[in-house]
Amino acid sequence: MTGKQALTQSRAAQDSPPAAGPGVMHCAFVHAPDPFYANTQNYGAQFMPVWAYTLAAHIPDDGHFELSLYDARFDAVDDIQTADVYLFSAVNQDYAKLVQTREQLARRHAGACFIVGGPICWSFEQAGDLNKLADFDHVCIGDGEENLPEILEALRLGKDLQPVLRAARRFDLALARPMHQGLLEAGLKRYYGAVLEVSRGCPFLCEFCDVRILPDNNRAHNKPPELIVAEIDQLCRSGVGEVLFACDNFIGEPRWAEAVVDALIAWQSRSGFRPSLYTWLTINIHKHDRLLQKMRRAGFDLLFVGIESFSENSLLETAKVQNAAPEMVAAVRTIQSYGFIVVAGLIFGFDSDGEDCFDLTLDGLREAGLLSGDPSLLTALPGTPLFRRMKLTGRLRRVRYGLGGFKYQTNIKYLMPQERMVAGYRYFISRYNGGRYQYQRLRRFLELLAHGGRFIAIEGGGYGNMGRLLRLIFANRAATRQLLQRAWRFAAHPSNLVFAFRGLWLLRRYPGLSGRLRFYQFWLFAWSNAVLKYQNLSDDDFDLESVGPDFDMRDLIPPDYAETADEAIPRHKIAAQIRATEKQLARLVANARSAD
Ligand code: B12
Ligand code: SF4
Repeated sequence: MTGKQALTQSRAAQDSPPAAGPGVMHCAFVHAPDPFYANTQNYGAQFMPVWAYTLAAHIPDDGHFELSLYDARFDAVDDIQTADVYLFSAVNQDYAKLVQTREQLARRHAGACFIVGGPICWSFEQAGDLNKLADFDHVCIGDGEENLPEILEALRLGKDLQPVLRAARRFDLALARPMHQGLLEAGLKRYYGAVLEVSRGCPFLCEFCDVRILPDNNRAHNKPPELIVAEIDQLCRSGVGEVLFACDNFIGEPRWAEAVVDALIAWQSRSGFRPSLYTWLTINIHKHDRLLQKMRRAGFDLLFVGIESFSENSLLETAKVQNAAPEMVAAVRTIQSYGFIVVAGLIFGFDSDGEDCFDLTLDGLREAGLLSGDPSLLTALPGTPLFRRMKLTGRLRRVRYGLGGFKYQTNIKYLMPQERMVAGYRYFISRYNGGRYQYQRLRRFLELLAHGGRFIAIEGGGYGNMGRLLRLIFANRAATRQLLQRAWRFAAHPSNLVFAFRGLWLLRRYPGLSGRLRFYQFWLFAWSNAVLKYQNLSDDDFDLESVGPDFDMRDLIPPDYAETADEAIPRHKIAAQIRATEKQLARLVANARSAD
């Protein structure tokens, strides 16, 4: 079977012929993410299109639909076969590629129907930009498990459909089905491990986050643990060793999280499989000692935690109260002491960020012994309270979706002057990339594991499997070129080599620490990623703007900030976030007044 044929799974061919009536409809899923991101930001690893496998599993298996999947990161668009319906999905930054791929296909398959769904649709609607997707015949907003089968059936029967189609409600994940096996297995080897969705939603209220504003998403929606185990079992039988548990917050409901982990441990002892797991969760996990222990035993290795800032004021401003406790560094250290590598999400650009935010972050990362942590700049996602606040105070910038050719571009005007923001960021990077600084982080991490008294070794190979990553890199010319570039840029500073060697030498001090070489590899990988990405950073890489010198600080808090909040979450929760944000911003206003 050729690769192309392998990716086409004809249900019609597997099953009995369709009943009398309209013929078989060929539906092609087309995954076309932003190539800049795909080629440069994943360092050779590509992640699978979960949306397509998820939705395909809900399309009736009645012989009326023939399914295929194309991934523009691997398949040439010209090779995409004729279909009746082309189904797309995207995140905002994929916009240009999405539109371009649709146009290419529409030129060749004029009579076909083009449908798009996914986060971009919800987000563009929030921004009032849905017209940008007007070339698609149908735009689907919300979860597609219930919607898509109805849409396809209506199209098959020749019924008329509205251009914009909204899901009536959030899909009940208790009714989730395993991802479509045929499509999944045909393409699995192209991707780094597997991505398995386990839950949706998060109960927290961060001002900048669009997870909380999706309808009915400010609480956890969880897949049944037994389904998760069944899916992971299938993935392991297909040769997968690394699984990314996709969710907004794995401990949105800690009792469910523990039930999942218990089920995984029981399954592992039955099956003998030992996959390594990566997931997203909030820092309050540090209070759950038993869960942390069990998660290590179940193979959790990397945990992404939105640290966001080491400035307490900035955390209060964004109402990330779970992080704002004074012992944030201690909380991260507690989590890591079990052996987890915490991948830290970091943000610069909060109104409360003073010029010391760059040093605070460098100190915080080092004190906490964090091995990774890639900062980004605050952006207002459409629909979020931050977006509303920026709009109400005239601080929104009109920028294109995507990065517009810049490494950094944001859609809000910062309080910190633009040139100081850029200079501060570049200063951060130059210190961050330094060998001595990186070495200190590794040393603190290893000390913590060796002497923290909580370390639990995992039995799998670790989520960051270098062998597997290298195989994917060498199968891809752009990724191979990037690897060579990485080595070149890293070695261009001999002190990097010296500290890389000192890091290796350091391992001798921890002979009993299981997985120490893996930790070293991860550290080197994360450090060299930063070198690759930022070594040649210049002012031209930034498209940022700040408020002018005549900005009146009293305008920081729009008078109608509270009354224009219209999220469908309990009023007291909205009020709690607004209180936290306004209180902190009022402090900034008072400080500015006393400085005048
Ligand atoms: C796992 C994940 C990643 C992983 C892997 C991605 C992958 N390809 O598997 C990694 C770490 C690589 C990643 C990277 C990024 N991610 Co991400 N990621 C996620 C996460 C947590 C899960 C995605 C997922 O697989 N969900 C499960 C599937 C089933 O859900 P879904 O895709 O939304 O599909 C459902 C509906 O949207 C709808 N639907 C989707 N497509 C279609 C199509 C049709 C026709 C229909 C009818 C319905 C439909 O039905 C589906 C089933 O209900 C989501 C948050 C979340 N909880 O979803 C963020 C999320 C998708 N990521 C996001 C972002 C911003 C990014 C990055 C840009 C981050 C960065 N700054 O670098 C990059 C870009 C990635 C890229 N271009 O591929 C945002 C996108 C926001 C937006 N509107 O643009 C999200 C929504 C998080 C958030 N709320 O901010 N991400
Ligand atoms: S904790 Fe994370 S997912 Fe939850 S609201 Fe805050 S940023 Fe969003």
